[in-house]
Amino acid sequence: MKPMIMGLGILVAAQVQAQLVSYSFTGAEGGEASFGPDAQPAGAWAAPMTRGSGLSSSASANTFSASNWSVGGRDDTDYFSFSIQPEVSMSLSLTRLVLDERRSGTGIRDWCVRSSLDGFAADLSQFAVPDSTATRADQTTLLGSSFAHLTSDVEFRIYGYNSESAGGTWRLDNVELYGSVSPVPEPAEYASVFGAALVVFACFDRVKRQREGATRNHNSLKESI
Ligand SMILES: [Ca+2]
Repeated sequence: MKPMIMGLGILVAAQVQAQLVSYSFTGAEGGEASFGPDAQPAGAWAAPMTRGSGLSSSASANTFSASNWSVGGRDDTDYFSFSIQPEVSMSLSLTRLVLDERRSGTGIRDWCVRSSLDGFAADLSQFAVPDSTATRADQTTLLGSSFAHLTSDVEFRIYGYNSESAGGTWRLDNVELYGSVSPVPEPAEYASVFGAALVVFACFDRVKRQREGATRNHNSLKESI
């Protein structure tokens, strides 16, 4: 039983949700083609932040910024993007994406988040942006059960649209992804847990048969008296 109890302990520890990766763009000029995360998470690899082909880079210190956002509805090529990939034999469970954002006076008025899990088909979240140049902090997208136990990479795209002008800008800061990374059980580990269960079952079965045998012997003894 001891290995099974230890296995349970590991399972419980893996459920603790933590910040996996953050992009604070410290030292960025703002218009770089790509900019990496602050650090790599244990057991996974996070790609640098990039822009879709429909955008132009824009300077804005210590953030990641762009202009040329769609002045109409969402455009498939107007997005910020990053991805995260579990290492071999590891599994990712993602719970939420949190970010700060700010527009210029003629920047976007709406944004949304999509992911590669459904080929960027559906919004995971939608945000309307007021006609303000203030920073909105900790804008949160909750990630549902389809983001649990991922064993391959997932890309997030953050689309801005309804810009007041093509020259208007929009920037991200402090992009944070929360969740956990845990080892995928090896077939050999399944086999050992299954094997341990078989041994326990065999022991119970043997005791049961011994008891039944004892009862039979007792009954036959009574009959013979
Ligand atoms: Ca920053």
